[in-house]
Amino acid sequence: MRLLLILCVTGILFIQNVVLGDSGEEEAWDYDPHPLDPLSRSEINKTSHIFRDHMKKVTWIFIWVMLKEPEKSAMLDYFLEDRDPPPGVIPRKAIAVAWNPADGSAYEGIVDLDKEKVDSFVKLGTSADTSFARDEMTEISEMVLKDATVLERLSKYGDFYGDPKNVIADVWKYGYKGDNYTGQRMSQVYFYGRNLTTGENDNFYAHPMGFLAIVDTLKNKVVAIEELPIQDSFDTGNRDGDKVPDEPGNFDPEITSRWYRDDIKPINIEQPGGPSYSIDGNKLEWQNFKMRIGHNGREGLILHLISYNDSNTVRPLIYRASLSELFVPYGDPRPPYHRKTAMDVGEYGLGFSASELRSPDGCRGTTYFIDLITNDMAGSGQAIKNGICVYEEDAGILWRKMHTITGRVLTARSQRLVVTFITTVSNYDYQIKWEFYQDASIRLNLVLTGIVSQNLVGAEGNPMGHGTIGMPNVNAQYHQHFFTARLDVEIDGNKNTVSVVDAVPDVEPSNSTTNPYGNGFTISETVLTTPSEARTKAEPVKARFWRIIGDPNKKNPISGDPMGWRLSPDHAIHLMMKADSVQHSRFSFVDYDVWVTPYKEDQLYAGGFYLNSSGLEKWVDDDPDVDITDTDVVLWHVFGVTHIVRVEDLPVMPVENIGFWFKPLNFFTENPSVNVRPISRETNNGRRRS
Ligand SMILES: *[C@@H]1O[C@H](CO)[C@@H](O)[C@H](O)[C@H]1NC(C)=O
Ligand SMILES: *[C@@H]1O[C@H](CO)[C@@H](O)[C@H](O)[C@H]1NC(C)=O
Ligand SMILES: *[C@@H]1O[C@H](CO)[C@@H](O)[C@H](O)[C@H]1NC(C)=O
Ligand SMILES: *[C@@H]1O[C@H](CO)[C@@H](O)[C@H](O)[C@H]1NC(C)=O
Ligand SMILES: *[C@@H]1O[C@H](CO)[C@@H](O)[C@H](O)[C@H]1NC(C)=O
Ligand SMILES: *[C@@H]1O[C@H](CO)[C@@H](O)[C@H](O)[C@H]1NC(C)=O
Ligand SMILES: [Cu+2]
Repeated sequence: MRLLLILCVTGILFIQNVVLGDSGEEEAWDYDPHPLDPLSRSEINKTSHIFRDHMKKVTWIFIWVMLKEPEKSAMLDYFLEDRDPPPGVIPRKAIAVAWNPADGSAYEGIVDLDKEKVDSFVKLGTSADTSFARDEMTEISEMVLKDATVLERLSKYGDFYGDPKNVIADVWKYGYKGDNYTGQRMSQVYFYGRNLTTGENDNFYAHPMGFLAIVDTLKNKVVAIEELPIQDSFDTGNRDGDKVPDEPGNFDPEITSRWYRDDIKPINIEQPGGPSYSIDGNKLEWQNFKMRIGHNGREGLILHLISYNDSNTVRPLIYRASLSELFVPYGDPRPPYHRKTAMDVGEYGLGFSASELRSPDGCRGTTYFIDLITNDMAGSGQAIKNGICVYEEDAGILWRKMHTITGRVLTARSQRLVVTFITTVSNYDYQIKWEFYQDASIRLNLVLTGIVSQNLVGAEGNPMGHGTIGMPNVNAQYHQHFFTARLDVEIDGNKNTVSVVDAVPDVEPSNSTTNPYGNGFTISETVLTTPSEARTKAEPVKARFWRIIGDPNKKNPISGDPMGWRLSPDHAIHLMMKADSVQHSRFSFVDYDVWVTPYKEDQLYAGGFYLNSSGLEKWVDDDPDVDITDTDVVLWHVFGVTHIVRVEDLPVMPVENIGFWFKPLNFFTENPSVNVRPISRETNNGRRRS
């Protein structure tokens, strides 16, 4: 339902966790969709119908059916002028990618939903790689547990774990392109025991098994069984200690006899005046920010058209923001663990893996829920009910000052707006939180939790120092999580210039006339003029940040600086995999912490739309020296966690919070939150005591 929320929603909504919005049962948008609105469920159905009609008699496995976003050139002026295009002027299109099991190829169709016809239809061949279809992993896991070779291998675990009803198959993409299965669509399946006597919610990750099944995904057929190395070596022949670890790793109150703390009192959230945000369709406004909420099966949440109302001038900031890829390589060198390289956006789909949100997930206070709409394997539109939520929370002090002399204290409280979803990619749960603040700061906050990936340790014990034994006979391998945010910036307009700024000591020596006491330091700024130059790395010891400016001639009236915005990385990490690894080229987008590319249609995913080394590195190599100053640019920021697992990360991992800031830099003429009325009080702590 389209819901226009008026700012002061009266005082009736006092209770906690007020739920606003119910996009629930709609079959189509019941209004003219904005060109950037995601496909509705019926538009997804319509797209796959037109796709199927184009090439009949195929049992298609639909991977993606998503909005094909309008060309930016058609949308840009509307954004820059802060108005919506009139209905119907921008064609509504969809992109569908589906596999044909009969010829072993994927096909890509662009469908014009207004004209109800296919614009283009391409057979992709074997170089293209796609995600699992939604529900495909379920299908594979059911199949493998009926497969005779798997059952035979399982029988080595005796009556209990030899029985497939006590076994869970954990399906991964094959993850490596260079061996026997090159060119085929393959999966690797790990196995875990689930003790049904304990309960169906038994934490199976605590009971890893010692083998793997290789599955031809298109044929949905097991093609090989591989033994996993379980000793302190590469040897897979020595099966000494190949039994399922039985230590229960449970943390679910229903199935553990754990003692739970009894000294925790509730903290409630009240918003007696209602929320300060308003939502109209997918358009969200909050405290001078405006944006549009989008979503799809691949990225999950997408934000479009973020702008800031600066004393009645609406200044554009970002055309599109999303998490473009999430890459998780594992560091155990023993084959087949080299294949544990997950691309959670491109291979699993953050939207596909999203789940319904409720107040304990953070959607507290007056919350607006949005259904996250994706397609399924059959190409039908499916809604993850309440998969996205919008809420506000107290964020501590916004600014404070005690008057040094009088002792009067002024404290302004910070509120932030959060637009979020949570995705469960097998063992991990990730919360993706876009946060907006009253000082115009934007933060992407990633919350990592869930269960670390665990593997069996046999009789010899420690598996070569590439993991942490978290429970008896259970190892949690070291691994990394690389998040790649894509920010299609539009700082004060379409033409932007990006530079790297470092804090540096003055070059002049101590005792020189210009630095007599040696204390001078300043900034050193390097304009990034080409995409090859713009591949850059974080330098925390230099307080490095990236400056994005609009029109270089439009100067801040106070400081004379160009007006801009700043990307401050907090969590840059470096890839541990060697650059000359044969696997490396698929993941080369994590080789730098920041990339700047000239805007090009369809360059949305850091690893390439088809994860075949046709992403960032290739785009830059194709045109390394093109001028990227004073032009339409896209920033990519890679950040993450190098996860040296702790015993404290088991059985379930307490959250790890990481992210980055995107803040105004000489964009305003003063602190834009100075007009948040502070709470004042007198104290006798000033110097003038009486
Ligand atoms: C989409 O198609 C599926 C399968 O035909 C059907 O069950 C579902 O109701 C359709 N949804 C909409 C919104 O039309
Ligand atoms: C990746 O796949 C796409 C689609 O099939 C193809 O056009 C492109 O050439 C491939 N790139 C590489 C490097 O194989
Ligand atoms: C590839 O297949 C050959 C022949 O079946 C086999 O000996 C070899 O171990 C396989 N290699 C890998 C990496 O699976
Ligand atoms: C399964 O769980 C039951 C009940 O918790 C326990 O008694 C039994 O030992 C467990 N079985 C195995 C194989 O760990
Ligand atoms: C900008 O904000 C001001 C003050 O809140 C408001 O009066 C005005 O309508 C807003 N302008 C636009 C274009 O949104
Ligand atoms: C700077 O001058 C002072 C006083 O002449 C002297 O003691 C000191 O060693 C000089 N330092 C350097 C780095 O030359
Ligand atoms: Cu981790």
